Amino acid sequence: FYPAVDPGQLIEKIETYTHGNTVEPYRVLVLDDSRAQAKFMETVLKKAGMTAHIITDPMEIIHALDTFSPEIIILDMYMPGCTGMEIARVIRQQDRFHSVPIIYLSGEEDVTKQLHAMSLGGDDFLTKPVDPKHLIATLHNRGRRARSLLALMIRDSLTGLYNHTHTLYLLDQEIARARQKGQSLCFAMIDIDYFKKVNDTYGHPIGDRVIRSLSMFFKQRLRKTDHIGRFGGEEFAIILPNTRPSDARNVLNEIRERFAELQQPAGDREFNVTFSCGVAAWNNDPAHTLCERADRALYVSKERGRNCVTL
Ligand code: GH3
Ligand code: MG
Ligand code: MG
Ligand code: MG
Repeated sequence: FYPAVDPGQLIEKIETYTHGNTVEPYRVLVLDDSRAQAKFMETVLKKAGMTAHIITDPMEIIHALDTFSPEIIILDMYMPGCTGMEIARVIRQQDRFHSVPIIYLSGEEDVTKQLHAMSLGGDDFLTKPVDPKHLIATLHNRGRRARSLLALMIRDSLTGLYNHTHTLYLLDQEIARARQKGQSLCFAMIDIDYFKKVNDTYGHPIGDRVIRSLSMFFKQRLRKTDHIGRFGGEEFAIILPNTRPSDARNVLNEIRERFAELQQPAGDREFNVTFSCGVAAWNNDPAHTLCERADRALYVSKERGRNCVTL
């Protein structure tokens, strides 16, 4: 069995590996009912340094998507009980596989049928017997593009933090993991205090810089395993896996104090900015109620006069 990899971790890895000029192996899922073809594909992909997951039963597709998290999918067209096109539709129904490249690999030589298959959610059509070099080149191109697209899709462009959608996705993942491992999990919501006044007094670009300075603070102070998201304009959300509530509160209080001391430059002047925070400890509830509880705690912090953390 392959470990589940979430896109966020994947991107982190990609970013690390790209700096070292090596590429993390592409994760390729192959569905083909012919065992001989499946075996052949496995050999070719492994030789090319890719991570292959091969299934011969179309019914396994949902499980394979969940557990293997493929970056590229290769589908046979004709299988007992269903077609590759039907499988492509199932894959495309899931938001997170909306832009994963789907490549048909089939003996079908009728171009009309090939184009029809492509119109139903496929990106390429290769015919059997495929030249391994052609196959690998296609996978490399598709994989590279898919990764850069994914990197853009999950991040916020101002701060480089995870965006709202991806933060919620990670929260679901981390809740599942906490449940499975019997670990604790905390979720924090942060909102900058009187931010309208910052914009009104110093201008929008300076406001943007304040948002970036707080992002940097979070990146520097939190652990690699924590996930930091920009939830909205001047709002942030932080997922702290395997963290006790009091520890979460303490680390956020420490960040809060240091950030409040930071001198924000504006021309020849300087000013200070604070934030308020609400922390909620996961208690086996679903993601949306955990968010609601953190949001309520944040509201309490605002009511208490701001620049504080409420657990
Ligand atoms: P409070 O302490 O109650 O949070 O007061 P506040 O002024 O921060 O109130 P609120 O959260 O309602 O206002 C947020 C303001 O943040 C509104 C909007 O003009 C500004 N804002 C939202 N997104 C951005 C952004 O990307 N850049 C900048 N510079 N400002 C933004
Ligand atoms: Mg077949
Ligand atoms: Mg706000
Ligand atoms: Mg605010």
